[in-house]
Amino acid sequence: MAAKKSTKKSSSLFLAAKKIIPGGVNSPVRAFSAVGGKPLFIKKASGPTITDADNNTYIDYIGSWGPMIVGHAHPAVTKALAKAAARGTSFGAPTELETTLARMTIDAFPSMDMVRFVSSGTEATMSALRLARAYTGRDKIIKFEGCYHGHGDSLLVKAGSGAATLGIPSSPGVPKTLARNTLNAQYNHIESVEKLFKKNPDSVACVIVEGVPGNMGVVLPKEGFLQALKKVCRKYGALLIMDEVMSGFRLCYGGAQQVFKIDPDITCLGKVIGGGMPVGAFGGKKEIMEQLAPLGPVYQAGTLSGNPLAMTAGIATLKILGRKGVYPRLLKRAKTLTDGITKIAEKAGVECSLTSAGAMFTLFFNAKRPVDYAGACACDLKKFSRYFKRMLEAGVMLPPSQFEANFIGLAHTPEVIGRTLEAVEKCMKRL
Ligand code: KE4
Repeated sequence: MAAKKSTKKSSSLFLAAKKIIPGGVNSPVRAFSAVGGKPLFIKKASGPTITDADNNTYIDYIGSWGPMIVGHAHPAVTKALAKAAARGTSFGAPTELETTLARMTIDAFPSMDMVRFVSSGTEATMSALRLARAYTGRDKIIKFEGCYHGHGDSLLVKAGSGAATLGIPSSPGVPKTLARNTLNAQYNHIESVEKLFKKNPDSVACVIVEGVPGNMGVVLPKEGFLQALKKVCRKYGALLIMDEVMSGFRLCYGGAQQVFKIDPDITCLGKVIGGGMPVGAFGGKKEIMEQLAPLGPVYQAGTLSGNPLAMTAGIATLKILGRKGVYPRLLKRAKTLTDGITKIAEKAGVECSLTSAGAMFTLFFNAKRPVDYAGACACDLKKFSRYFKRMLEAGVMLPPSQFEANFIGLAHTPEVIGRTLEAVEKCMKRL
């Protein structure tokens, strides 16, 4: 086993942070609550690696939870940002950059006629719900247990990601009057959706679904499930919102809707589209998007929406991803890694199952591959936490929760993947 790493500096930074930031973190999943121990404070990152305050460097599979698909501190991104910053950081007025990124986004997601930028995935899904409710004149929404769409009130009901990790899938503070309008179906069980529609006639505004769920760990849609979802929305007059905040530009340039040939009414984006800067987006058919102020009556706004630095980082990132051969290369590397992990686990006799979608994957400590939230919850969380800690000691930073996805980027070269698999080999022994 690698020598124990000193994390003294991180510990003292954590102590200081906890005094004035709740839990010492600005997003709960970073606190390492699910795996125990203290979070590492990061001081820099480059390509496939991050370095903590004690100068320990790790191969990084968190990738800032998805945005860093071209690698940390990519020169094309950082140089463009430096130039943009010298021209000013925010104007509160429209810029050409927003139209450029909007054009690139709509070219990548042809289901969208128009798009609006916001500053996070939460804002994107929250705004999409309001738009769907206004467009249909209905109040109820259907989501799926274990799916996470950010921390908007209506969506924090049986949510995944950090909510599932911390075991608070339905947060206090969400008014019962509001939570009542959020109906939860079981992912991959289309009959559970139909049942909710039948029980709530003419009152469901939309179904919101992750392109490929990554917030209960990565769970794949069963053959025909998404198509059936679109059909049942049409049948009952509801809109289909595809939340591609994580799957957008992650499965391929056009996200899950390109892979599964689905034409959602509204799509939500985030993460990759900002290249590490705060960007979210929601877009859809013209007749729906034109309901938005100042054109229509649905109010939605944001001081930093379309921020020039954020747009610059997004444009630079999508330019790299749009180059010929990028995804075949990225997906080939992802396959090398996931096939390698599967083989090592089999040889080591470790009960687990790996699910991957494009350049993201989850290693579930459950021999039966989860197809829904119940399956994800049946994982051996203690074994996951042992594996996480050993991998950290071996110099590989995994997402600190079984209910998350690992993200592979262009900077994870075959040499980096080889080193990762060596660590997996060591850490799987007598797990
Ligand atoms: P943000 O508000 O965190 O930018 O996006 C919310 C969101 C919406 N939709 C999907 C499918 C998402 O995965 C997310 C956010 N993902 C989590 C990771 N599973 C963000 C990490 C965190 O909460 O710190």
